Amino acid sequence: MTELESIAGLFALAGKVQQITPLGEGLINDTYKVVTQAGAPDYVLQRINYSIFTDVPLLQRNIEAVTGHIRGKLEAAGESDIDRKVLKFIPLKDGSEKTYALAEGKYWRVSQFISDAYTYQTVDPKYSEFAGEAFGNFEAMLADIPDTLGETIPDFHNMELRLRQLREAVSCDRTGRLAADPGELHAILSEMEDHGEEMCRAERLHREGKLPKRICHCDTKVNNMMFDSQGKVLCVIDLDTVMPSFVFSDFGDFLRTAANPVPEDSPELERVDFDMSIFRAFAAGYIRGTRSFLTGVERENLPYAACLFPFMQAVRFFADYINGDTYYKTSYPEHNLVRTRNQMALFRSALSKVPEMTAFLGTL
Ligand code: GN1
Ligand code: MG
Repeated sequence: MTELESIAGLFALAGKVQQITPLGEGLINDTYKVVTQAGAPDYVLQRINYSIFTDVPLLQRNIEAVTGHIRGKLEAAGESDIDRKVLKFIPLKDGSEKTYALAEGKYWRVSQFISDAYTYQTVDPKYSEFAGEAFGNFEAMLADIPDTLGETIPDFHNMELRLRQLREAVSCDRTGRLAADPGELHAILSEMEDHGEEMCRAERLHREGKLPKRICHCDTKVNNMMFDSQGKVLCVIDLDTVMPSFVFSDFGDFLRTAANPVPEDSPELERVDFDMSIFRAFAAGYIRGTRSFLTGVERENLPYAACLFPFMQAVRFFADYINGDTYYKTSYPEHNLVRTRNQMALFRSALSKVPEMTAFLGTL
C-alpha cells in the first residue's frame, strides 16, 4: 500500500480505493483524486499546507460550519442533488468525527469528489455573470451563520499588512536579489509605494466604521467554482480561506483572474488587459446575488476592489520573490517576478478603467 492509500484509509470512505492521482493546480495545498470501485463515490484527498494554515482544527471548524450552514439552507429550499452543490467532508474512521488526520507530521482531509463537474481557467461573460451571482449568493447564504468564524490566516487581505511585509522583505533582502538589481526591481517597488496609500482605503473605511467585515470566500479565483455540463454553477470549492473580510475580496479576486486574458504568470505583458466585458457581466451577477445586504459604500467601492486585488497580489508575489520564493510554489527562479510584472500590468489597466466601471455600476 502506498503512503497516500494508507492515509486515505484513515477516512470513512464508502468504497475500496483503486487509484490515487494528482489533481488541480493550487499553489498552496497538494491535492489528489481518490478513485474507488464502481458504485461508490470518488474522493478528493488533500494535504493541508501546515506552514501556511497553522491552525488546522480552526480551519476545519470553519469549513464544517460553512458547509453545514449551506447544506441546511439547500435542504430547507428543497434542493435536490445536494452533494454536488456543497462540499461534503468525510470524518475519520476512528469515530472521533474529526474531518482531518495527522499522519507523520502532516495534516490531511478528504471530501467527496463532485461528479460531472468542470472547472475553468478562463470564462466568457455569460459564465462570469453566473459566477458573480453564485459568489454573491455564497456570501448571502453565510450572512446569518450563527458560528463565529476565525481568520484562518489573520489579516489575510489586509493591504496595510501586505505592504509592511513587502517593506520588511526589502529591508532584509535575504537573497540579495534587490542588491543585485540593475533597476527594474527598484522601479517596481517605487510604483508600488506610489499607490500604496490609496490602495489601503478599505482598512481606513473599516476604522472609520463605514465598512463591515462579512464572511467571504477570499480565494474566488475562476477555477474555484464548479460548473455542471450545461454551464450552471454547482458550487464553490477551496474553502480554506473562508473568513471574515471585506466583500472586496471576493469581487476583486475573481476579476483578477477572470478579466485577465492571460494567466497570472504569463510573461506576455502586452496581452494583459482588464477586460470590461467580464467586469460588466460579473458585476451584474454579483449585484443581483448580494441585493439583500450590500451597502452603498461597498457598492461604490467595487471599482477600487477591481484594482486592489491585482495590486495586492503583485505586492505578495514581489515580497515572496525578494524573500527567495518561500511561500508560493514556483517552477523557475524568476517565476514570482514574472507574476509580479503581470499583476502590475493588470493593475494599471484596471486603474485606467475605474471611471468606466463606476459609470457601468450606475446603470445597474
Ligand atoms: C493561492 O492555493 P491557491 O492557488 O488557491 C493563495 C491566494 C492567491 C493565489 C494566487 C492561502 O491560492 O491568496 O491569490 O495563490 N492562497 C493563499 O494564485 O495564500
Ligand atoms: Mg484553488
